[in-house]
Amino acid sequence: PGLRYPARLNCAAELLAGTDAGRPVFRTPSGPPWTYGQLRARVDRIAHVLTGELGVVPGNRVLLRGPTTPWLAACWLAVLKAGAVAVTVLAQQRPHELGTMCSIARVTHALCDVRSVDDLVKAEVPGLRITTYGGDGPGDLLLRITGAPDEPYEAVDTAADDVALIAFTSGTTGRPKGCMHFHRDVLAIADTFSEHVLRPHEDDVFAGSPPLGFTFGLGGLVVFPLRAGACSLLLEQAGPRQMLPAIAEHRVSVLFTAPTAYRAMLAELAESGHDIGSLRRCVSAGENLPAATWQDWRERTGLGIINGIGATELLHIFISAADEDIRPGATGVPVPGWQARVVDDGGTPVPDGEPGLLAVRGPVGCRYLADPRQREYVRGGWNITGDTYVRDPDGYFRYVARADDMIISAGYNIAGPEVEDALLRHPDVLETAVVGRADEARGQIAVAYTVLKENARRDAEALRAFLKSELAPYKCPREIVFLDALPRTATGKLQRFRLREEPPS
Ligand code: 3SK
Repeated sequence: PGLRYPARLNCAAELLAGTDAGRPVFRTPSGPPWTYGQLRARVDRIAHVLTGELGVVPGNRVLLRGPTTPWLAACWLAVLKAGAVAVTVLAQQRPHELGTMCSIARVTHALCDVRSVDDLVKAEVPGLRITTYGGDGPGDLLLRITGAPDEPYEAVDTAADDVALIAFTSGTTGRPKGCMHFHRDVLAIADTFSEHVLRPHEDDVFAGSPPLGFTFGLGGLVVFPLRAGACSLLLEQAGPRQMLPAIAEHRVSVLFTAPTAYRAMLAELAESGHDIGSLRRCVSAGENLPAATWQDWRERTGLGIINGIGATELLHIFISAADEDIRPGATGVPVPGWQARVVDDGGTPVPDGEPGLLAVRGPVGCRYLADPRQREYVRGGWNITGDTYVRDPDGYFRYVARADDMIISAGYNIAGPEVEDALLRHPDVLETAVVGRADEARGQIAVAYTVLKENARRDAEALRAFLKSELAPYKCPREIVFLDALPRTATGKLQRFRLREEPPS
């Protein structure tokens, strides 16, 4: 679709407009739901405090940090409505990381949940003005807003391509990169993936595990529900043990989470039998969704998971498929509004069926803040995501590996995720990551770091025998190492580099 936005646009004002004041917008496990009317009033009061007492002016960068709560979402909307730039970070990030991000983004103010403030204070960011919320001490934002004018706040007249937010990505290693996104980008992710693939309606209840400091969560739990006039259940604790009862109690209909969580929920469902019959849309992103996980979820729930690939650089999901368009094992096709192709190192498209680098372009593009890695990510107008993909002759895109995850062993190319898919078909395997380890004779060998389901026996020989029945022998890992858990980033992404460099014992 041709997305046409007016030249002047404030995305927070757009997201907050239109829905009846009495409709619910946010639920939490305890306490009454917030209505759209209450959200609008609270956002306006926060915006008055920001631009009044706190002296925020348009363009200032305001750090937002805290667990997933309606207040965090309200602060995010207020910052944008006031024409400032929301710098979203994760509640788990440590002082050193926070200091680096504040310095890259030149953050002047912070709105921080009182429970997450200690590490921010320890970061000792020069000149940073920190305001807490959620507490009851003097100076807390929630006390301040009770004294703020109870009048509508007129949204700052931002341009559609003024920067609205800066989201950080560390990838799975390296110095964080700040990705700048415009006001129109925020609406564009809702008007492409959400509108055309998810197709939500106003009676939907959204929920999910990604935090709001990860754009997967920001889109799925705030932007998409608000754009649809729907409701979002915001959970501070969103592991499988909390998610399943929450789905049952709040009749959640749209779920955003990662493959690992789908597998963990399946294991939990086998024990608990929660009623999750309210679900109608299940989205998976953040890492590759193995076909075995898709099948198991389908068998248990009757629902086909909507797989997707997204990136912080591109804000949200750009390849996906829903309903009868789903091909288990493939990611899908470019979301309407996006284009994708598979290219070689020089940017030339490779023939269908051959692996190459995924290149995409669409309404949102990568704009790193003062970072020379911009040149590697955007080449000839295409965003090179760092994933190896194959395009099938029917136009479906199939994930092969992260570009640097190919294992080359004795001259054979082994895609770690393919071996992982096979291992996951074994009933005892909960999670696995297959990486290359340097080897004098073969260049590299494949090693499968594997987490078993509860009470399963650590029997490497049995797993190897199973793999030999599933894969060509050269793809079978030379070693299977059992772990209690795989190393992951704060957003839940697997840290393969840690397995390659300093495998946990
Ligand atoms: O980084 C990702 O994997 C991702 C997935 C979906 C939406 C947004 C993001 C950042």
